[in-house]
Amino acid sequence: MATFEGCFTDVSSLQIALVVARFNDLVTTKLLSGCLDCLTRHGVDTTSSSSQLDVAWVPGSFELPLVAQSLAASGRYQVVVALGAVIRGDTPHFDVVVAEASKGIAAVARETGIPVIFGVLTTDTMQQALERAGIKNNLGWNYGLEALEMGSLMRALGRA
Ligand code: INI
Repeated sequence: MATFEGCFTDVSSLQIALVVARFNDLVTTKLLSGCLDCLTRHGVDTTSSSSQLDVAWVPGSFELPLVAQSLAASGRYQVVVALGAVIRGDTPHFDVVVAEASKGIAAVARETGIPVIFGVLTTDTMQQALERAGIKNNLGWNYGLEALEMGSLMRALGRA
């Protein structure tokens, strides 16, 4: 029996792309800093000239799938993380934005074979979003961990 698992200790060969929505940037910049904190503390080089990480910004969560697809299809990255925050109180088209972001991101992963971490908070209020972006817990950190796990798992499966 073969068992395949991701790991968090040998991350030196991973190249990671983040795509971040500017809409609700009070929240998304906190998700980004939590994600970067996780990645750097696990040994990912985010600063030197041979940095393992690139960041792309998009206007809102609706645009995340298109740019995630471009990054995933570039062949330069083993994993992509998409960060956004969609808050129901702010928009009657909450459901449209969430559906496009979630289905689009899932489709990119399946079509390119590159894992795309779904780091989009969907909440009723700004307070709930901020609680998940640092006041209580920063889910950006979890998204970073999931990126390491999925990137290294795909490598273990011989797909990256
Ligand atoms: N984009 C978000 O990321 N979060 C939101 O809460 C949001 N609201 O409230 O509308 C939002 N809208 C912008 C959307 O993602 C697109 O950027 C825009 O429609 C242009 O295509």
